[in-house]
Amino acid sequence: MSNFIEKLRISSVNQGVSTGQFYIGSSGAILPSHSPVDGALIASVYLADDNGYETVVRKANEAFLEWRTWPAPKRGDVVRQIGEKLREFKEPLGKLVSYEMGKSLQEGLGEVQEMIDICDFAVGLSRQLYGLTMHSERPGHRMYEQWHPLGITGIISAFNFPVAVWSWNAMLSWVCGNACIWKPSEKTPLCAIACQNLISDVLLQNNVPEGVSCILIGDKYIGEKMSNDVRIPLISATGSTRMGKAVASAVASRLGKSLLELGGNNAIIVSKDADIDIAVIASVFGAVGTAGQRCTSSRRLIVQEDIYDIFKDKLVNAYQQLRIGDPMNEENHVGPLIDTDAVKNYLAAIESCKKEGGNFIIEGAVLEGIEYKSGCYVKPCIAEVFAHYAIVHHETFAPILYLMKYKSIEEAIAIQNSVPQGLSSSVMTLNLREAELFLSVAGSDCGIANVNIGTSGAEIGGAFGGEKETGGGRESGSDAWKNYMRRQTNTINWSGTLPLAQGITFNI
Ligand code: UN1
Repeated sequence: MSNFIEKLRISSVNQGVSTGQFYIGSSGAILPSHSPVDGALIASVYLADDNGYETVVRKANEAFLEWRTWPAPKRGDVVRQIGEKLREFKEPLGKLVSYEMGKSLQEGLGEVQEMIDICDFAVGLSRQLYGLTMHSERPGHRMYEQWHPLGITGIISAFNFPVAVWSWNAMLSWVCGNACIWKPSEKTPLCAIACQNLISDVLLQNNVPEGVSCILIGDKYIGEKMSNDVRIPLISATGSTRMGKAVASAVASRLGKSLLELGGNNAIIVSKDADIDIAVIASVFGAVGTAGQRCTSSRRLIVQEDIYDIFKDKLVNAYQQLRIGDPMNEENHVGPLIDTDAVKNYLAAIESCKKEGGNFIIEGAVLEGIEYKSGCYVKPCIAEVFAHYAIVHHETFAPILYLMKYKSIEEAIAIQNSVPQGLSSSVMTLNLREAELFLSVAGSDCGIANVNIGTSGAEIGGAFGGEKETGGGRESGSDAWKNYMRRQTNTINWSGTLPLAQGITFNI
């Protein structure tokens, strides 16, 4: 077994454990994790069964009751130490992310860097969980609000960011005083086990109550149990819109809270006033980075007709330079898709696009040969389309880029907003009026709107998420911490009388 896997204490069969102390439960069923890089079996994990589920929820709840009484800055200090641990293990963890998920090593390391960054952010936040004070309308009264933790946060994460998205949720949720139960994607369970192994040392050294950090490895069944469980007041889910709708309706039916980060169908508008070279690099990285498997991946390029041909030539030229292969080899730009089902979806989308009349200026293909033996490597492709094609309104998690023309910036914005998803968007322009229009109320309808930056690669300091079918949630930076807490309004009467609000008198 490779050195980085040993360093992360992954054995051939692993259990999801909480703080390294108690057994989470297995139905005897074992889930193997194969690398999309070379098809090899990396290791296996036990799936949680019903007993394991119950143990975890009970332990997490017990842990919460103690953890919530720790001063927030003390909880922040634990998160600070987790950040230190991640710095120490950035390389092996980044390699595992790359090997189990298939993204490039640089992107794997970048993902661990996002974890480190959110730890730093959460540490500062642990001293800033501010509530407002208000002026009471009554004399001798004080009114203010404070924020309390919710209880257990259930985190359902996707394969494409197997560690970072969990950390955005968990680090904030912990400083807020909650316990977390993580259900990682069943496509990347080892990344979750590795995180748990790394942080369990820190949790033990700090006598953090057992159960503050739990993992449940499982499929849809576990996700459904969590969504229906009244003991889990908040479910934060990342993944497809289909999954998000199921989670949202289950959680809403018990009046729980959900925090959703679902599909994107992100566009870049390339104006005739763009810096074309910047626009080309941003488009290529946005479309082929992580093999088109980010929810922020660029899927649509809306290009002004005057520069369409020049831009298209440069884009095609850039695509011809792309090297596809082992993502752990830094010479390569594009790694594999997550699995062969994803390859099928890629092929089906190409087929649909062709049927609708799409013109492929860079053809797609599944790569064959010894280097590509996992069967998960595909060629990033580009199709010229019209904006109304059904396939263009659909998120395919693969490196397929749709290219279309526009005349006016208003038309470009209308095209950009015409899809059901609303995560990320950008305009490439040096024209101030266009840029400001794009950012204005009449501009992009997405949660993220950028100027002269592509659609992917958001920093953790901003609130991350989007509108419409993207689910409306906001994670990581800004005031996203409020999702993990409940607001309590307190009014204290220190006067010698009992004046009632709204001037009501009540004499006995
Ligand atoms: C995701 O794809 O679910 O903005 C998250 C980005 C990354 C996060 C993507 N910071 O591309």
